[in-house]
Amino acid sequence: MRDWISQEADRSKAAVLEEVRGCFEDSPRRLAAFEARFDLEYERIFRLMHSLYGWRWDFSWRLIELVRVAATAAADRPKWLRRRDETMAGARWMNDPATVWAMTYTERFAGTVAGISERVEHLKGLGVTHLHLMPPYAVPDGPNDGGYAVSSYRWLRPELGDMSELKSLARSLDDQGMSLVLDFVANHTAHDHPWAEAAKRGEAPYDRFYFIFDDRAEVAGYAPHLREIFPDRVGDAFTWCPDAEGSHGGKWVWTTFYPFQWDLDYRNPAVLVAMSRELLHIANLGASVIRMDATPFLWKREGTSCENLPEAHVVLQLMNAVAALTAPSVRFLSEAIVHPDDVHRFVRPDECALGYNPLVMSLIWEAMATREAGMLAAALEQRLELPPGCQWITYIRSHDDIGWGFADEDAAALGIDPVGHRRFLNEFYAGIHEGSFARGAFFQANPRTGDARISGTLASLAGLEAAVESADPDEIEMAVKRIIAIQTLAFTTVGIPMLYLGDEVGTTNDHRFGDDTDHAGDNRWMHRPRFDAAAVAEAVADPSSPGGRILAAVRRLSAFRSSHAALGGGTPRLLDAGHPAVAAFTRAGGGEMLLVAVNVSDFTVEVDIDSGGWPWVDVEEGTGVVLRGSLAPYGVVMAEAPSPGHAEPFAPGEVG
Ligand code: OTU
Repeated sequence: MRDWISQEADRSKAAVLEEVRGCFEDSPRRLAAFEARFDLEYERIFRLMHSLYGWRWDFSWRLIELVRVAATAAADRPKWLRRRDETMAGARWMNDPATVWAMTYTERFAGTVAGISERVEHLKGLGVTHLHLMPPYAVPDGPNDGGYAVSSYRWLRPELGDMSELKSLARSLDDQGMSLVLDFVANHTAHDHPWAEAAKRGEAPYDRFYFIFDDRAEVAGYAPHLREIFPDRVGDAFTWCPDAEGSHGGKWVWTTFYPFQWDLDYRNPAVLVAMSRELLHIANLGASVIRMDATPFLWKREGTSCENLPEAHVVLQLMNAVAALTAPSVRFLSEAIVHPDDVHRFVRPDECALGYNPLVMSLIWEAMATREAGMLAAALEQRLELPPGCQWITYIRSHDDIGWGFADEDAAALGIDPVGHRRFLNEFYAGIHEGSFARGAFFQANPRTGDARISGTLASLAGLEAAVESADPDEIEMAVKRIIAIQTLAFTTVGIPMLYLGDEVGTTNDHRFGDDTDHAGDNRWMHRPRFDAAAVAEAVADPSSPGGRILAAVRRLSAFRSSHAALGGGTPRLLDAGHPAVAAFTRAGGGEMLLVAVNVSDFTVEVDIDSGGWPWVDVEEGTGVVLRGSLAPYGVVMAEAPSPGHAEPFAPGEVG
C-alpha cells in the first residue's frame, strides 16, 4: 500500500502538469521530454514540498509555481545543453580518473570572461576538465566577499564581461572537453539585490524574503545559539539596517556572514520558488556543476545552532529535483565546512552528488605539521564511504581559509587532545610555532573561543616562501618535495582532485593584498593570486627550478590519473607501512590495483609496507619497488600490481 502522500501526489499529478503544458507551446519534443522527467520526479517534489510547506494555505499554488519555474527553464534550455542532458545524464565523468578540477577568480586569472580562452592551453597542460570560476555575477560597490554577495544572477560584474560571453565560454569549453562550475549562493543575497531593496521599503512579497526583525528582542531565541562565522566583523549575526523602514527607525537583518549578505528565509515557499528560478538560469548558462555555497545554513530554527538542520537538506533536495526536471546532466557540489558527519550528510545522489572534503584537506596539512600520518590514515579508512553516484572533491586548499574540521572524538580515539591540537596547528601554520616551515596567517581568530583558521597559499604554507627567503638550497629542496608529496596525496587518496590555480607553479602569499582597500580586512586575499604568466613561462623553461618541478609534478600526476582506472572511484584501503610518518594505501578498480605510500616527514624512515601479497612494480620505472627499506624525506612510492592473471601473489618482502 502506498502512503497517503503518494496518493495525494497521484491525485494532483495530471492537474499540475496541465498547468505548465503551455510553457512548451511550439515544442512538442521538449514537452515530451519534460513529461517523461515529470513522471519520474513529481512524487518526490510533492513529498518534499509537502514536508516543508504542506501546512500552508498556499501549498498547492506554490507547488505549481515551482513546477512552472522548471518547465519555463526546460522550454528555454539551449539545444546544446539538451544534447548534453541526453548524453551525460549519468555524469560518468564523476568516476572518470581523468577528471581534474581547477578553481580561480576570473578577474585574477584572465582579466575577463572572454580572456579565459587565452588560458585554456595552460589548463589543458594541467589536464583540467572542470573549471570553477568564482561567482562572476553582479555585486555591490565596495567589499563583496569575492563575489559571494550577489546583487543579481542576471548580470555579470561589468568589468568581467556580459552574460553572452559567459554562455559562449561555457560552450567553447565544452567543445574542448572542459566544463564550467558556477556558484549558487543559496543562503543569502547582497543587501542591494532588488529583493533586499524592496524588503527595505517594506514591499510585499519581498518583506518576507529575509529574516527581518523590528526589535532586537525578537532575535533572542536565535542569537545565543549561533556560531560566529566571521568574528572579526563588528557585532553578531544580526545587522542593524537604518534604511529599512520600521517603527524604530530601522530594522535588524540576519546576516550570518558579512553585514552586506542578507540571509534568505526558506520558511517562505516564495523564496524557494524565486531562488529555484535563479538556479535554473545558471544551469541554462551551461554550468555542468553548480556549487552550493554554505549549505549548512539554509534553514533556521529558534534554540538551535541553525546549522545542518534537516530542512536545509530538504531545500537542497527540492532544488535537486527541480534541476532533474530541467537540466538532468547538472550535478550539485556541497560546500559544507562543518563536522565530518554533517559534511557527509549533504552528499547523496538526490541532494549534492559532489562534496568538498575538508577533512582530508585539513588532515593532509595536519600530517605535514606533525610528521605523522595517523589521523589522515584513520580518516581515509573510516570517513570516506559515499552512496553510489557520489564523489568527493579532494583539495589542498581553496579560496577560503583552512579550518581544522576533524571530529573531536576521532582525535580523542588516537589519544590527541582536540583543542590543544587545533591550537598547535594554528600556531604551526601561522609560523609562530618553534620549528615551523609555514608562512600563513590567522584568519578570523576568535579571542573569546580561542578558535582560528589559517590563510596562505600551498607554497607558503608548505615552506617554500620561508625557504626561498633564507636562500638555503636544502630548505628549498625540502619544500619542493613537501609540496609534491602533498599534491600526490590530493591526486591519489580519493575523489576528484582540485587545484587552486597558482599553486601549480608554487605561488607564494601576496603580502600586499591589503593595498586594495576592499580586501584589506580579509586576509584570504593573501592566497588568491593573479595568474603569473612570467612564473608559468619560467617553470616551463626551467624544469629544475622549484616552480618547474612543481608544475612538472602536477602535470605528471594528472596524466597518471587519466590512465589509471583505479583512481576513478572507490575509496583507499589502508596498509600498515611500519612507520607512523608514512601513509600507505591501495586503490583498486577497473581491473587494476595501485599502491601509494607517502612519507609525510622530513626525515628518512625505515618502512615495511604490507604488500598484500602482490609483486608491485613502480609505475614509472616498471621495476620492483622498495616496500621494506628506507624511504627518503617526503619520498613517494607509486606502484601497480601487474594485471591479474599475469602474476601470482608472492610473499611480502620478496620485492624491493
Ligand atoms: C563560503 O564559505 C564561501 O566559500 C566563502 O568565500 C564565503 O565568504 C562564504 O561562504 C559566504 O558566502 O565560512 O570561511 O560551512 O564555513 O560556507 C568560509 C560552510 C565560510 C561555511 C562556508 C563559508
